[in-house]
Amino acid sequence: MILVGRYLSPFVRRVATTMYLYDLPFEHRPFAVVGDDRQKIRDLNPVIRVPALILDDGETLIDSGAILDYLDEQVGPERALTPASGTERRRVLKLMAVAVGAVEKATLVAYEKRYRPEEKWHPPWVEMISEQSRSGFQWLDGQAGSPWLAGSQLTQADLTTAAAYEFMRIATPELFAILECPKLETLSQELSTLEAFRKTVPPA
Ligand SMILES: N[C@@H](CCC(=O)N[C@@H](CS)C(=O)NCC(=O)O)C(=O)O
Repeated sequence: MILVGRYLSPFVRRVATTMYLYDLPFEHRPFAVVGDDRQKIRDLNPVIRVPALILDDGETLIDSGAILDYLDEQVGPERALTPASGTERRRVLKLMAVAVGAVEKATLVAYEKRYRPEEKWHPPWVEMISEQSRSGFQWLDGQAGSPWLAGSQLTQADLTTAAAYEFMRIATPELFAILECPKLETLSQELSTLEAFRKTVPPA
C-alpha cells in the first residue's frame, strides 16, 4: 500500500501510526498539497487533500476516517482501535469528532496566516475559529483519564487527539501557547513511548 501525505497533517499521521500499530506495511509518499505535488494529489483526490491510501490492487481510498475504517476491517474487531459497536464505539466516535473538529479549526487559523497576506487577516474570524479549536481541546482535556480518553486502553480517540494536539504545537504555536491541557500533554508523552507514534513525528 502507498500512503500519500506529509506527517505534519494530523489526518495523515493518525493513519500512518495506525498502520504501524497494525503491522500493515506501506510506502510513504510525503506529497504536499501546494507546489509541484498538487497535481499528483488531485489525481488521487479531486478536492486535493491528503491522506490518500492506494491499495495493492490500485484502488484509492480518501479521507482519514474512511481509511481507518478500512484498516480496522483488515485487522478485525479484536485488534481494531475503534470499537465495533455499542456505547464504547459511540464514545470513541464522539471524542474523535471533537478532536477532528478542533484541529480543523486550528488548520484554518494556520491557513489564514500562511496563505493570506497579513493586511488581509481578519482578527474577529481568527478569534472565532481559535475559540472553537480551544474549546474542543479543553473539552478533550477534561475527558482524558490516566492517560486514555476512553476506558483503560489505547483507542483511536487517543491517537487522533494526540496527533491533533501535536499539530497545534507545530502549526499554530500562538494558539498552542494559550491552551491549558495538562492531560493531553500527558497523553502525548505516553504516546511518544510507542515506536509507531515516534515514527510519524513530522520532520522539523
Ligand atoms: N476530512 C479529511 C480532512 C483532510 C485534510 O483536511 N487534510 C489537509 C491536510 S492537514 C489538507 O489536505 N488540506 C488541504 C486543503 O484542504 O486545502 C480527512 O480526514 O482526511
